Amino acid sequence: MAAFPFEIAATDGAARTGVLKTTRGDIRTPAFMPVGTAATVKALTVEQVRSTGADIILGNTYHLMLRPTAERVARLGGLHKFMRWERPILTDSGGFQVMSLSKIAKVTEESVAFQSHIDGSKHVLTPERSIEIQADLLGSDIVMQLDECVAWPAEEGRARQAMQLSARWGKRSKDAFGAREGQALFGIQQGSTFEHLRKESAERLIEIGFDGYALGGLAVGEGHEAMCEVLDYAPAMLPVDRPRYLMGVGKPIDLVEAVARGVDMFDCVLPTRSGRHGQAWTWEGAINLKNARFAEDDTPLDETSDCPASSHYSKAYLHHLVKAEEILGQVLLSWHNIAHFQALTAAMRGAIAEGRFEQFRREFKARQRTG
Ligand code: PRF
Repeated sequence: MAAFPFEIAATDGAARTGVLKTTRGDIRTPAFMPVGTAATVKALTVEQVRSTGADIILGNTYHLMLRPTAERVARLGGLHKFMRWERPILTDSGGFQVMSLSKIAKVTEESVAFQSHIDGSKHVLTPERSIEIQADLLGSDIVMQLDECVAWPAEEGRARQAMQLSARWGKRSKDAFGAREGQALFGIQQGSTFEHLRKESAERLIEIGFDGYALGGLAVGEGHEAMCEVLDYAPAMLPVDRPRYLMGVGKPIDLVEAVARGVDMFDCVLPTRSGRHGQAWTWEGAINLKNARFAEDDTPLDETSDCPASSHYSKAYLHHLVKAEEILGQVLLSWHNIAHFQALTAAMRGAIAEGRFEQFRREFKARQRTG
């Protein structure tokens, strides 16, 4: 029995919409998870995050184990209580962040050893320690296995090695996780852009048996077209009755194309990070509020949105805040962008439920002028 029921309400082609029912609340899919790396979705209060319709946020083992430490979060009652987010939290396992952020990382069969990007201190993550941090100390609802993600392009031998190590770490993660009530464990498919490696990865994960399955190792430099080619076959290798999660993706167009191919969940720093840099994502594409053409544009970013950041403030005002480097500019653009990504997943859920996803996809692409 899987930890959480996943009820698929409707399908349209390969696209699906449904609900993942966790003890801390329902996650409507397709779902976008705002990234709350350091126990905060940057620049936003949890009330603002929830106001956008987000059902779940993501937290990071790597950052929290270094600061304020997983033990301290545990002593303070767990990550939900610490950051005042009572709904579901998915935590990433740490391996990917070690590779992208730490100064030096050494991967062996046993573990990944690394030096903190904050103070250079030495740390070790094993599959078992990652589970302990996520499940026992942070109190995550959806726990990710430790994996190894290779950069792109990767030689086949290197991609196979990382995929097979990830599969062995998947087994160790499952053994350490055991059988728990109210918490789920997801496996992570690797294999770079090699179809037969993706297949071997999927088979090994299914043999172990997880509550959900992630597609890792994508959006690592291969580009939109190459990612779509992998998504043409990889999601279908994973169990049809469990959630499929595409890690670290992406732009709105990536989400639409991945949902068309059977993906249910996403996370990405893009809406918050680009918001802090003056960028807004809209139904017409991405715009940069620094641009002088917005200096006297009295229209809001999205007058149809319920989000105050999207509908109550003019582009001229946002342009001014960004130019003046006012902190409110970062807050409002992060809030708007998260609201836009939630509106996008809500629109996809509605289109799939009504059997008009292909029409939605066509119209979405026609409307986007950029990005
Ligand atoms: N593995 C893990 N986290 C991730 C990735 C991965 O491959 C990616 C790849 N886009 C983002 N985050 N554990």
